Amino acid sequence: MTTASAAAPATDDYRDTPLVGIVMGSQSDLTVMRAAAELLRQFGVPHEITLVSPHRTPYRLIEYGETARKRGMRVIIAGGGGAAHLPGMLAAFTTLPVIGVPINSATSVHGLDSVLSMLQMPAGVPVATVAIDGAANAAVLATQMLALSNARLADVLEKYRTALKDKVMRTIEELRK
Ligand code: RP5
Repeated sequence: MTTASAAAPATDDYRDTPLVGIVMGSQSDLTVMRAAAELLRQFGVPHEITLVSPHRTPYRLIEYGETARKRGMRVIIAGGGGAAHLPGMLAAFTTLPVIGVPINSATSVHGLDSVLSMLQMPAGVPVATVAIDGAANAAVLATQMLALSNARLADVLEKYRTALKDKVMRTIEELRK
């Protein structure tokens, strides 16, 4: 039987469950990926942050991808360095949007390998890829997706953009002095 609490909410504002899942392949990715969590916290977006290693915990990856939508998530932000299979493989197990964050791990090409692995997804299974170590932009992009159906978040993003603009304007004023 469907109860009122189990019914889909009219807007995302009533939800406490994570709307964004931030995952990464290793503890060594945390320093970069924490920036996404911090921005989502500032924006008031319910999120979770955890490790899902495609190579060391492959069955956890499958479970995460297969259950994310059922758990109420709307977007996944996935960070990976080196052999960065996490975003692409998660995208294979869910139809939620997956935003990939290439991590500048200790390889000779400084994260370019990870960028390419995220960009070169096969037709039909995209990963929206941000810049190397671009976790903050991944959080902004995820919030923009949520704001399509959430007026509060649309307002939060407007204020965020205004703050960015104000910072530029302050510097312009200072340079004039
Ligand atoms: C990837 O391998 C991780 O995303 C990480 O960026 C990289 C190195 O992992 P560690 O060896 O530091 O655990 O799976």
